[in-house]
This record gives sequence, C-alpha cells and structure tokens, in this order.
Amino acid sequence: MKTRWILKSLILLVISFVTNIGLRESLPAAEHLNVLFFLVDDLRPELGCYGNQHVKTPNIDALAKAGVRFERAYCQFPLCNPSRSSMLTGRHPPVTGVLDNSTWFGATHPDFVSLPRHFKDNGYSVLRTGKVFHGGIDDADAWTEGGEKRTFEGAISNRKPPVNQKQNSDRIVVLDGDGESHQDYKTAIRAIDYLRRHSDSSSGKPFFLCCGFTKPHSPPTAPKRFIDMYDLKSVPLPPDFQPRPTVPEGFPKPSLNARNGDLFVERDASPDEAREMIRAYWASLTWTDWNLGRVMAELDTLKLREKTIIVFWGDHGYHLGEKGKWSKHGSLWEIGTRVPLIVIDPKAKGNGSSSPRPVQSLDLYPTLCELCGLSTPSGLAGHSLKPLLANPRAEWSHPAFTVFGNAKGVSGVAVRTQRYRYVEYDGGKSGTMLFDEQADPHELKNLADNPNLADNPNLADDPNLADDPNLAAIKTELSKLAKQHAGVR
Ligand SMILES: [Ca+2]
Repeated sequence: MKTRWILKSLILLVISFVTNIGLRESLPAAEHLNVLFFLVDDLRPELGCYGNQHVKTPNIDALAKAGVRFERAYCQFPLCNPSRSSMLTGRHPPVTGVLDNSTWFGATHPDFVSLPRHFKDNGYSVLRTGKVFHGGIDDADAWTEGGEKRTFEGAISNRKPPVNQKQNSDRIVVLDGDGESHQDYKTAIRAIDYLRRHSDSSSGKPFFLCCGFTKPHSPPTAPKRFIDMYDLKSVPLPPDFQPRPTVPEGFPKPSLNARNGDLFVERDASPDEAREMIRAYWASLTWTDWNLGRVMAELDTLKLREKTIIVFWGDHGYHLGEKGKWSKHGSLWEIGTRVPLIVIDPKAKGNGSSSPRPVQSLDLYPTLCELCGLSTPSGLAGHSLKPLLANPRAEWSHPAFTVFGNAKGVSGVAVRTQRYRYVEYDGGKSGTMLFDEQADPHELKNLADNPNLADNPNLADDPNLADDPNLAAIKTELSKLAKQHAGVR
C-alpha cells in the first residue's frame, strides 16, 4: 500500500514538473498573468476615447476606461512590416534591418527572440489569430498554435504585388450580414475558441493570445449597417485638405510622397469623395470595434479579466486627406506616426486615466515581460511602461523616435518629445521640420527655418528636454538626438 502511495506521489511530481518545466521564472505558475494583445492594422487614434466626437467605438472606449490610455504613443516606422518587426523584436528598425514590407528579420538575426517566442520559451500557450507579423512573414515557430509557414525562404520575399492592387485597395467594400465571410470576423471566432480552450489556469500554462484585425486597412470594409451609422454630410475634412499630396510652402520636399500608396492612387480626391472615404474608414473601424467586443465579451464570460493583461495597439498612423495624403507610406508627420495604445494591467493604480508621456511601440516588449514576471532578453531598446501604469504622469525622460527609409538605408528621422516634433531628412541636407505641437496640432507652421528662432524664448516645460533658453537651442538639442538615432545599428 505504501509502495503504491510513493509511486503515485512520484508520478504526480513528474507530471507537475513536466507541466511547469517551461515556466523558468521564480513565480508560481498561477501568478503569471495571461496576455490578450489586440493589434489593429492602419488604425490611427480616430476613436471616441481619443476625443473624436464622430466615431462610434464603444468597446475600445471601454478598454480605455479600464486601463491606461497613452495620449502620445508613436510607431517606429510608418509602414506595416517595419513597425511590427520593431515592436515584436523590441528593437529599432535600423537594428532589425527591416525597412520594407518584404524582409524577414530572423534570416539576418536568428539570435533575436521575438515577443511571442519569448513567452513560448517561458512556458506560455502562445496563440495567434489574424495579422500579427506582416502577411506571409510570420515568425512561424514562435507560436504553440496558429503559426503559418512563411511564403518564401531566406531574408527577402520575392512576391510581386498583384497587378490590380491599386484598384483593389482604392474602393469601399460593403459586406453582407455581420461580415461573416470576412477574415476579421473569423479572426474573432478563433480568438473566442482559444479563450474557451485555454481558460483553465489549473493546467499551469497561462496564455499569450495575439488577435490581429486587418481593418481599417484599405480597402475600407464593413457591413452596410456600420456605414449607415454615419451621415455623410457630417463628415468634416481636415483643415489642410488638398486633392493631391501637396508639400506646403516652407516645408522639405521629402516630407510628402507625391504618390499615395493605398487610396486615391495617382488621382485627385474631390471633397465629396474624400468625405465618403473617411466615412468608410469610420465604418470599417467601428466594425473592428464590434469584432473586438465579441472577444472581450467572451473574456468576461469566462471571468478572466483579473488574470489577464490587455493591450490595444495600432501599427502606425494614417492620413485621411491631411496635406492631400492618404494612408501612411513615408509620413513622419504626427498624423503618420501616432498610434492608439491602451494597456490594462488589472492591478495598476493608474487605470482609468491617460498618460501624456511620449512612448513607443517597442516599449511593449519589456512592459509585458515585467508585468508577467518574465526576464527581459538583452538587447531590447524600449523601456517598461510599468511606472506610467502606476502613475501616468510619472517622470519619463525618453523621447520617441520614428524613422523612414528603404533597403538602402534610413532617409528620415523624427524625434517626438512631450511638446515638440522635429524631423530631419538625410541628416538635415534635404530639409528639417520643427513643430510646437501644443500651439500647432495640425502642423501648419514649420518653425525649423525661422531665422529669428533664437528670439523665441522657451516657454515650454518639456520633461524630455534640457532647460533650453530658446527655440534655436531646442532645435539644436533635437537635431543632436536625431543624428544619434540615425547612427543606431
Ligand atoms: Ca499597417
């Protein structure tokens, strides 16, 4: 009898060891929180919780009420693959080497452990549904479920864009019913299935679930009832609207690409067409909000809120006709680089408020490691946001950096402090931009080339800058930061 009891105890011990072997950290398994990470494609902070009075986003607004909303969050590159590769490896784009939509970071840097891979290595069930890495360039081995084989071998995709991409992107898609036929509807279904199957924490394996919606990326897409929510006549145009991308007088030529990437490609946008496209973008993001709401309802049904960190993130900014530009390609303006970011740590003291500090997408990797009690891999460039989750106005000395370029290298660097945005093209040789975002939120006035800059006293209390005596000194300090960042490798 005693032998049988010892044998049973030994078997239980072995089962327990095998179950928890992946959780290498010191915390017991039950104390590791789950992660539910929403990634939304091409969503600028066009949301109720970011002050937009027109759009209907009740489910995302509810996330903002429950967590900390970051008022000034910035992507590292205004394009899908470089932005996502940066956030998911915790490194700046010049370090990942991903500066286009064709490059796979892992071929050149097999030593970089991606965010989902790190959670997998630490014993989490790591689950993917929808777009997380860029399409066809998945870190396939990072997931315990949902990984997809990359569509090419080596570092660079040889896939050519379809010949009719321009026409496909530049249109409005109306779905039947609730949109059941669309990928994003199915992405939510799969997330709900994952939650049901992985909700039992007694298994000793918490989950890290990434749920990536492809809308409102072009073509704007929604069931009809979401389009009908908006009255076309009430859609405002931006104050700097133009029919085509137009570099304003006094601004550097590289600040706007003459050719739009996704919408109104090589054609004018009339004011009426622009209103219709903005309405379609709103409908598309309201449908995304609805899909997100379905996943959140399941999380609540399963009573997982208290055990789950929730992140809501957009991959880069987006123009809707500002300065005649549509979509994101190459924009280092505020509207091209600012992203929505909400983090809910169920225990955080700052929940329900917003943080004015400039933060970056690549801060998420170290943040999630710290909140979940995992070690942080070496080589990450970001800073954990945990102090700002506790106190959204805590001291924060880090500015945000965004770059643009291509396979040949970086051509533009933007630095964002709490108050200022500064941009240098080709190290300043192709022009510079300086904005006081508090005085000029639409970026209509380029201060950089003002010969009387030294006459303007620095009245701002910007926690990211030294106590510079005037705007000329601020420009000098920001230029130094931009040049340092251009040299990051
Ligand atoms: Ca995108």
